[in-house]
Amino acid sequence: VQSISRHDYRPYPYRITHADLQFDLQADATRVHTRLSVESADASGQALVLNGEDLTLEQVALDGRTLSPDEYTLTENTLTLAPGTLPAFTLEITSLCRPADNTQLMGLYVSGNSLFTQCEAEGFRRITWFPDRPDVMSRYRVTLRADKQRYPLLLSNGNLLESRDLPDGRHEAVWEDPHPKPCYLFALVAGDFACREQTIQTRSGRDALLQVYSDHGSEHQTEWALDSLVRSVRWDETRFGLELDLDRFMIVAARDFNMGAMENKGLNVFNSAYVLADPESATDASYHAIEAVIGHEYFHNWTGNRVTCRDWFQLSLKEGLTVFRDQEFSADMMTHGLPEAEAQSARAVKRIDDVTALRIAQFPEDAGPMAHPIRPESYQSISNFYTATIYEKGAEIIRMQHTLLGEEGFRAGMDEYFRRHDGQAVTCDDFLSAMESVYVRQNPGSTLEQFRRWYSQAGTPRVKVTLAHDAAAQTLRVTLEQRNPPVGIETRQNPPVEKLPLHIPFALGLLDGEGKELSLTHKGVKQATALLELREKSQTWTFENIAEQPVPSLLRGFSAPVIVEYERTPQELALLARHDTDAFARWEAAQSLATRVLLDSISRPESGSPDEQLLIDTWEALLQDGSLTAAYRSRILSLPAERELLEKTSPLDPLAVVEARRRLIGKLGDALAPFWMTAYEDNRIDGPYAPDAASSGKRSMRNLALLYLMAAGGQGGQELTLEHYDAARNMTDRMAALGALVQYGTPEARSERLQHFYTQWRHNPLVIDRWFAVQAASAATSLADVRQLMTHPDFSLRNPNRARSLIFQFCTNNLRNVHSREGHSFWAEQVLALDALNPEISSRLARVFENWQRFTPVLRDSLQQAWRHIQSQPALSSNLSEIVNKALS
Ligand code: B3K
Ligand code: ZN
Repeated sequence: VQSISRHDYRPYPYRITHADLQFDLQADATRVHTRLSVESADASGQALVLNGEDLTLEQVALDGRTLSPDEYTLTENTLTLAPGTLPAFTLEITSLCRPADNTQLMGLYVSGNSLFTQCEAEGFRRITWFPDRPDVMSRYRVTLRADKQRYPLLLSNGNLLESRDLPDGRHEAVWEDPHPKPCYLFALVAGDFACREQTIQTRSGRDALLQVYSDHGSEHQTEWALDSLVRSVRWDETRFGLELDLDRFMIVAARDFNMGAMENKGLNVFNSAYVLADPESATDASYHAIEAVIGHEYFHNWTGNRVTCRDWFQLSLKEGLTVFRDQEFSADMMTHGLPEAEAQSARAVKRIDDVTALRIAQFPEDAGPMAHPIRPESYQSISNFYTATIYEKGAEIIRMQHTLLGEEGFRAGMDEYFRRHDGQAVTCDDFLSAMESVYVRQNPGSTLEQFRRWYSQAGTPRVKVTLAHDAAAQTLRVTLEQRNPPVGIETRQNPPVEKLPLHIPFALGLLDGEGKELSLTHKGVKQATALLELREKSQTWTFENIAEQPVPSLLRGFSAPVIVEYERTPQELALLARHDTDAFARWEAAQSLATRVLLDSISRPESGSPDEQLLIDTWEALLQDGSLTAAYRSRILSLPAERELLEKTSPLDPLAVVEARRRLIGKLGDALAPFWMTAYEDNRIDGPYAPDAASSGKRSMRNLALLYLMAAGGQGGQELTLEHYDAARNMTDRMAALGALVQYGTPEARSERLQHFYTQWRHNPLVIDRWFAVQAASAATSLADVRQLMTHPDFSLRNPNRARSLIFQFCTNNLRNVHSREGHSFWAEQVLALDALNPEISSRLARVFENWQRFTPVLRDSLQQAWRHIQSQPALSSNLSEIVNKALS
């Protein structure tokens, strides 16, 4: 299989102005009649090449005349015609696809009793022959015909023009989308659903119908989704001045879905996990995720759909930007109506959660064999590039632009972007140029030329900080030095790649020895936080009126996606953890102190860490600091996640990480038991459930206290946890108790409550996903237990959510039990089983161990063997073979 290069982009030689699609929908075989209005774009008479996959071609006609097979060339994946110099013509194609056999869930497929489509990135070619690339934009008219009883609802993009009954119990619906779009945004849904709807008035006074469709029986679970959609519409109007451009906007929940959701124009299809919620069955985290994903897909309507990508190398153009937008949306929703101090804290909590996710998923990716810039240079399979780098690092790169331009400047840049490119398929560079047009006005003589390197350079930059205090002159010299070491394939390139310095906004604050914030005076300007713009390899700033050697607060707010290198004493960390005024940096200091203690205890398990008492004292101080909100306190008092810690060991030593972390949680639980008990009592909530920031924050703090008490190991912890489980009136509390029991409980308590949970929730698939997941991820669950769970009647590899809840959870999060020869070969076995069904999912599972070379020697050998076993199999999917080859190269 060959790889595609960004530089090979050529415009498509034809325009497809209109696409008229007629579907005779049936699960086993669906006939699609496609009528394309084609215009030559460059009069060059080049061949017209269409893509197709797993289709049966029945007929091709040009301007009404049926072509004989010698008038076109058909290969497995292309249909080529030579229309000569015709300036415009009509092309009609009839073909068959087979939804019921479509286990990949790309193209038209069956889920439950319904039919759904997923076209991004290259699924439309599995529906009909078409130039399946995002820069070909057409107006669609879609006629759906199907059995009325089986498929009473027939949905597609845009507006419903007409619907009528047909003979033989069939019916049809005709949809027309007024907005030209690339085919990856096409969608249809056919089935029987419940609908929750609301009509709203958009900012300019137009009526718009918002609808959420889901399986019958789940209508009580769609209220939050619809409300989130309304909030998304309002937010985009106020924050970005962007209005809904449709009369009707639909969301449909699917039980089988490869990703989170899909932003098809006017007809979003969602993984049901990101639609359905009620207090009894959904956690706070799922409420927040639903709001974020609904926002994300809705925001794509402008950033993605109105302005789309020229080619798939530009994926971050829409994804990075839209993630940034959904992060801001969530932050605004969380802080809405709160007093200033609490709002700031809530904003910091959101930032902490986003940065944690970036560090767990993106940093390792950026240091491994799949490392790629946010605008990749080449790929073999584009579905492998829906990565944390494109999404989350992409969002950080947008956020830095926001930091450099300011809120108003950024908004002006966005306005300019839409003024220039509405209705077009464009590049990342086009976006940056729009932002730059504002930046140069704000900073005469300066450009974003150097900032562009963020788009072409992979790897996490390192910024080394050096301070030089001059007591006599009362000045502080701060030197920042950046390194951009080679990553992934770059490490093997000869001559070595020369990486250029990036433009890095670095926010800095200073505290004195008592923890009081100092102001930074540079060239006469005085501020609490200085934004240093590092552009050179090394740069120095001098601050005046600094009487004593200060404690620096570095990379405040995580102002750039970099790793800071600065040697700190544990006492400095403790000081920052107690006093830093920047909530992010304060959390970071506490985390660093905990990390240090954990890494110490890994490197010398006998003696433990000399700083353990300091950590306990710091935790105690934080537990008693009345100025902290519960949500923030729960974040600052959590130990770094196993996977985050793992990244800090070298070689990677998963078992040591698990043991050290469990030991320290137990120790903190025990040493501070009375404080945890107080926190547990103080954060009790009476009254009805609401997922707002304050209440969910209280639940997180209370449940964290519970976990520490449970981990402390005494009899009391388990009793409290069992009571907590029984008294829970919402899924957040229920799951927290179950999770604590499954991790730390006695075998009897654990299996008794697991059984109870299963019996209570067996009819709710999303909750049963949690039941599988909580077991799979627990250190108390062995490989044999997982194999046993796979024989459970509710388990199926075909449903992506279920595969993720058991197999992915075990391989990704059960660090104690997956890392053995047997565990590794189990992983390889599941990768292969999934590959036969669904390559998008199998290659994701494969990626769990792409960093195999960094593990301890014994684990590395066994992982290598497992990788080789995968590689030696015949007929790997293109997705999987790309991953395997990169991992083993
Ligand atoms: N754009 C979709 C991703 C679809 C990827 C499928 N291989 C979801 C999103 O980012 O909004
Ligand atoms: Zn997206």
